[in-house]
Amino acid sequence: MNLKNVIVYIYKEEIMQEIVKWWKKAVVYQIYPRSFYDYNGDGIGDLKGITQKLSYLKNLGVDAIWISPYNKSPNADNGYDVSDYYDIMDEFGTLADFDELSEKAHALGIRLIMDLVINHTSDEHPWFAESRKSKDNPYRDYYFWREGKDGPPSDAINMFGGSAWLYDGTTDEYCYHLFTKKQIDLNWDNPAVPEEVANICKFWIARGVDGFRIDCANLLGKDVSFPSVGGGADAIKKRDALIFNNPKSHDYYRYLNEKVFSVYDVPAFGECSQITLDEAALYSAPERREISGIIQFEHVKIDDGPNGEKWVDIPCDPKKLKAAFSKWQTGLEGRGWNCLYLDNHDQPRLISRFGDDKEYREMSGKAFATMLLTLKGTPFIYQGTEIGMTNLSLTYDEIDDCEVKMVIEENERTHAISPEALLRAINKRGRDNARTPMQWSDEKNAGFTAGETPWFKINPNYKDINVKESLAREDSLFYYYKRAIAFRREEDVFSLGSFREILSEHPQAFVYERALGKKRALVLINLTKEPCAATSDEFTAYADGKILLGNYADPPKAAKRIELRPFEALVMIQ
Ligand code: TEU
Ligand code: CA
Repeated sequence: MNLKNVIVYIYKEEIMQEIVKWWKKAVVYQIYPRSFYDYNGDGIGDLKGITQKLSYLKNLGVDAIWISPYNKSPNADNGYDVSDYYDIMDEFGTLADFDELSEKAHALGIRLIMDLVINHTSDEHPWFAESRKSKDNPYRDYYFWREGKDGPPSDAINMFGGSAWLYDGTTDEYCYHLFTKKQIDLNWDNPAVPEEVANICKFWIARGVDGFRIDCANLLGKDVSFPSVGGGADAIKKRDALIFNNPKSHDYYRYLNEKVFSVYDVPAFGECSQITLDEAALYSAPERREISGIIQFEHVKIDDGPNGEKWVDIPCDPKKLKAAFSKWQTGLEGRGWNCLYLDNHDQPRLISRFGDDKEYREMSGKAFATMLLTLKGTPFIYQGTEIGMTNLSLTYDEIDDCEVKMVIEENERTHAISPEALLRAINKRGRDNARTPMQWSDEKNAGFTAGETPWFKINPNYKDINVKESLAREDSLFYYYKRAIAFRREEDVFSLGSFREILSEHPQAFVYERALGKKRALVLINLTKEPCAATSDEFTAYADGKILLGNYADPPKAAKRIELRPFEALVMIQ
């Protein structure tokens, strides 16, 4: 290269860096702080615990961590009920602990993503304390207050079942809440609310936050007539059609983008249940200047009932799983951005749900790791998934999750299903599955806390499934994740290339090609424990290619017909 070429090269690289934002190539690790690592031995995970484990995350190779809420909170929903956005939850530590975490994470090249819970606040937030005092309080319109004649103002229902209206005797009016009655919905039509949130964002950016995950992102805009859901079998469907994707949310994001996201060049990933492709494109198209990426829900609803019921026992059909991902991969191509996940703090463990948590626990874990890290979008790995943690069975007494508790209460009132059937469904779909403490070792309390009593039950399988064991074994799921993260970083075709499904009608195998310029990669994943074969003329183009990753020691060669063993995954590059 002569000098001129060198200069042109450096210049082009810089432009590329500018065009391709860091978060398009990043792999994110989600931390649920309460259950990650307890530093001070009180049984509850904390910020110092995260700092302590940064080198573990560095070893795994992730670029950023999304930390579930750490703001001050009375914990009606483990932090998703904020009472002070400018401070840290007592159990998690202090602002000084946060600064230390921020400094040490950045020193290791790990960025921080904050969970922004802005659809509602805790009822213990000072704004709400003021709001409820009188009808003419300056904070009254931070929330939605309505009169009710003989009972609630409407039959609107909350997300967990039951009325969305909470009566407050002080002013003899009802306020609106979509989650628990300790989480009261904010009124985003009041210009003071977006302003407050912009200030909160700036405060945390100044303390080192590099991006946001927006909780309930497509719920902020409300139809303030709070229309009727009718109370029939389709009430949930009606509710969802009414509350999600109100177009007003776009205005709020344009405001936050103008005041914060584009000023500081930070991404915002929106949690968007029940979102359509077109809506998702509107939110995440860069030229619309709203948010950066969409956390959609289609694939985590494939085991719902026909009316959107969650508490049912329906197996996951691999064809539906493939179809959901395919749809979002092709649907947002060139017009928006996907976030990728298979589990998180609201979902059961992916191995138990989509894979097999018995004979093929690690094998199926590797199959889904392959999928997560070879699709287009920003992948999110949930804590413990990299070591293959699984669901567990709780008794009624052991349940912690506020969602499930509300569902049980509702069922006691309606007797819709038997307590036994409900418990089975809870153990299958419940959020507690994901919230048991991280299994660090086979020692007491899985090495999560040095104290006597962890805040929540530890999965009894921790003696076999833990970080220490994973790190000590070369063929473990942990090292598979590590390799997959590393090659995703090296080969832009995985983060930036286009997606094309091959054999979309195949009942078991998910097969796709990624392409970027001349570079092509082929991915084959058997999503089931039954062997199968995938046949296509297209595979022969990879005969001279390289196998980047495979979860069996002796991966098959590229040929027209490829036999796949249970949960076998294969990544080839031309
Ligand atoms: O979740 C919002 C949401 O719509 C769902 O993920 C919901 O928790 C689940 O479908 C219930 O069936 C966010 C948070 O991720 C969740 O943990 C909070 O409970 C909720 O908001 C309220 O803040
Ligand atoms: Ca602690």
